[in-house]
Amino acid sequence: MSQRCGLVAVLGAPNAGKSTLVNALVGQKVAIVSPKAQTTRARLMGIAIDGEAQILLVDTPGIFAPNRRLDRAMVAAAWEGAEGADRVVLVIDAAAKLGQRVEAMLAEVEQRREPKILVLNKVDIAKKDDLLVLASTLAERLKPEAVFMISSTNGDGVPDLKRHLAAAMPEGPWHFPVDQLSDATDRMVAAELTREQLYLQLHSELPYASAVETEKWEDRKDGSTVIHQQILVERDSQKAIVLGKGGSRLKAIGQAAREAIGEHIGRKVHLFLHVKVNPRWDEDRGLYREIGLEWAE
Ligand SMILES: Nc1nc2c(ncn2[C@@H]2O[C@H](COP(=O)(O)OP(=O)(O)OP(=O)(O)O)[C@@H](O)[C@H]2O)c(=O)[nH]1
Ligand SMILES: [Mg+2]
Repeated sequence: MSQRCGLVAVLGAPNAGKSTLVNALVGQKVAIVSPKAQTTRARLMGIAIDGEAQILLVDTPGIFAPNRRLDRAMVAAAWEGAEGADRVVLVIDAAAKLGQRVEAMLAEVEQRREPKILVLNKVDIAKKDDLLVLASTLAERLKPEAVFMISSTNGDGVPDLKRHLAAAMPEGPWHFPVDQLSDATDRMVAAELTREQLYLQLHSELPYASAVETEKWEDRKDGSTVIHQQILVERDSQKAIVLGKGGSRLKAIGQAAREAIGEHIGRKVHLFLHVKVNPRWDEDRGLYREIGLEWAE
């Protein structure tokens, strides 16, 4: 049998479970996940393999009406990632009501010519009766080539979706070595893993006002790696939240991030976190480059 390889754009509203699905299809965690909307910022490609097929999955930030510069850059990255894909996978949170954000995204997706696959995610917590209505309503609008009902967290339905995607990939040589799981650099993943801890450990208004930047990365001869990262926030009050009492919160964030990064790169990690207040960090071009986004005017 000959090799297949193709591009799949994973689109959907914030919090629909796009990154969780990419991780499930890849079979390992390549993208960060949190219960908060707008977790994904960097455009990231997860690489899944099924038989002879290599499936390149572009995880995108949730799509919504852009306001801040960062939002505009994220939306641009999302649509760019979807362009020229062999398939568009549209992920819908089947446990949530169809709101304005989903509507805005559907209106955009309807215009696209790429063959679409409709994925109703979170069936483990969705009401069975609602599912069928939702599936038929959306199928009528989007005319997808297939509809899947899945749970990205417990894996139900994921192998069927993967097989379908594999069969849909065009014939051609693989683009990546067999053991490569994503296109992100270790530096980038490390910064994302720290940001994931900010999302998981702090309350809701902070994470979106924060970013993580790598200041220094040193692979030592003794097999360990020294990493300095800067956590950027917009206000002094936010810095206080990140630090916690006597620096306890920052310590807990650092500990969890260090473990996750160590596991990812397979080396012992010495992680140093610094918190910096910069009211306009989202106007810093260098940072956009670091998180894989293009500056959006
Ligand atoms: N119960 C359940 N929860 C899920 C499922 N898939 C994802 N989640 C949860 O939904 C939340 C959002 O998941 P993400 O993968 O970060 O969602 P996303 O679409 O990438 O979100 P953004 O990056 O913010 O656009 C997380 O808390 C996940 O654990 C699922 O199939 N079932
Ligand atoms: Mg995401």
